[in-house]
Amino acid sequence: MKRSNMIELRIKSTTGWSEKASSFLSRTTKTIAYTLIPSLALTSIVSAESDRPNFVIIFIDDMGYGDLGCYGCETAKTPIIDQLAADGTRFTSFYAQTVCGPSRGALMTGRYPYRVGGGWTTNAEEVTVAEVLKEAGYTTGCVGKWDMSRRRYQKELVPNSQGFDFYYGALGANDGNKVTLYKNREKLETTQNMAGLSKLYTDKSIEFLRENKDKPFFLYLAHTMMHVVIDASPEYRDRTGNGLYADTLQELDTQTGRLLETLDDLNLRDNTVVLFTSDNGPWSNDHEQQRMKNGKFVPWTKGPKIPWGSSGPLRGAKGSTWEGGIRVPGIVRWPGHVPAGKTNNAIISTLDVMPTFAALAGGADKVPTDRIVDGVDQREVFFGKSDEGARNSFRYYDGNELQAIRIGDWKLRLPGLKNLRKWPELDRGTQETELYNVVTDISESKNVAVDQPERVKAMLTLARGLK
Ligand SMILES: [Ca+2]
Repeated sequence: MKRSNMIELRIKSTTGWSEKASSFLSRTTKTIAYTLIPSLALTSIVSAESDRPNFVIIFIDDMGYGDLGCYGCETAKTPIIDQLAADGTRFTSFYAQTVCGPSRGALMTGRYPYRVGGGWTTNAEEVTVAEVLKEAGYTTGCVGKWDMSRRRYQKELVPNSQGFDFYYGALGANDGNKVTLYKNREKLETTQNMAGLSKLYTDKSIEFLRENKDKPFFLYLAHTMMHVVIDASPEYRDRTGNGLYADTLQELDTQTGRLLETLDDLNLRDNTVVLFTSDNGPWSNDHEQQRMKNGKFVPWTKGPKIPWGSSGPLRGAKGSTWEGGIRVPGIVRWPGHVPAGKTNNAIISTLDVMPTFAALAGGADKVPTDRIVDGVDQREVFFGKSDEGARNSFRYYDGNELQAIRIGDWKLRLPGLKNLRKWPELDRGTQETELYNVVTDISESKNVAVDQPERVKAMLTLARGLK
């Protein structure tokens, strides 16, 4: 049987999910092969203590799959990030979550958001990647948008309580054209200067790098841009000729360059893993075809009336479980370890960051075992030793509702979904069971459910049995 015709679910066996699905499927289908491949033996590539890399995550807000030059964008200019991709591996099936807060929960804990609070918060007892790395001996810093403490100061949920030695940034989002900045637990000021945030966060990140250059560190830089209300500094505005979104993105690209140059200046380039990605797909909402000025929303006057990004060829946008809502740019650079100039279509997720970074840090034993961790160790795919990676499945949730599952090349969208948001401009699909090959039909344009009843049945059964 050709690989593409197999339903093969490969995920960490400790989740308790695989075994159950395996027996269920073997009872219910004879025509579709199912195999369970436990986690790959990776002991041969465990890093020696002296090889432990530093980690930098650059997490953009609301950047779409089609927003970077290296992902096909033609309006914004992103030469710095494109070069980062050229110097590392660019992933084309990289999954975050549908919206900001839950996406941060997934990244930080390695668990699907519904397990960790489900919304713009987390549970105090969750274990974050920062806690894991801190326990493994790393100094940890978080700069920028947190969005895991109900958008306000809650002592037990803020970064300094969740594994970070240092924090500077805004605990919430900037929907109201303002953010309140904190340094560690100290409230600083509220600012409406959205245009200045990318530089400000980069400045604070650079300070963190300079102060911690001599010890293993983990820096999590979560930008507020490109989340509305966006803005670019005066020297960037109108620079691209393609509107404010492109201008703001170009400024962000330049600031990313400053951060990467600092790694070079401090001689940290070769022993630092840089992960660049986004928390969800691009915003898309007609009533925000405008921007805030003097406290009021005013119509767009210059450039295209599109103050948000692009999901490129993908269907849907932020807030949906179509690919455009959840599949995002994902770039990893680690010179000499991660292949340069490579594109990889393996299924990989922000869920995988914790187990992968923990293993690279020699701290795999620090990943919690008293709860389900949905992420898997993806070192093999990072290192280019595998084109398939340690998972071939992904679940698409919105809130607590499982809306779709992907296994291999196939994505099954469940019928009768309830939790469909009013934004983006609603694409409800058929509301029946839908099946797409998201490799050959990346735009989810051809529902082939009626042609493949056995596959639909097996995947539906699997989806219904998930916990
Ligand atoms: Ca977001």
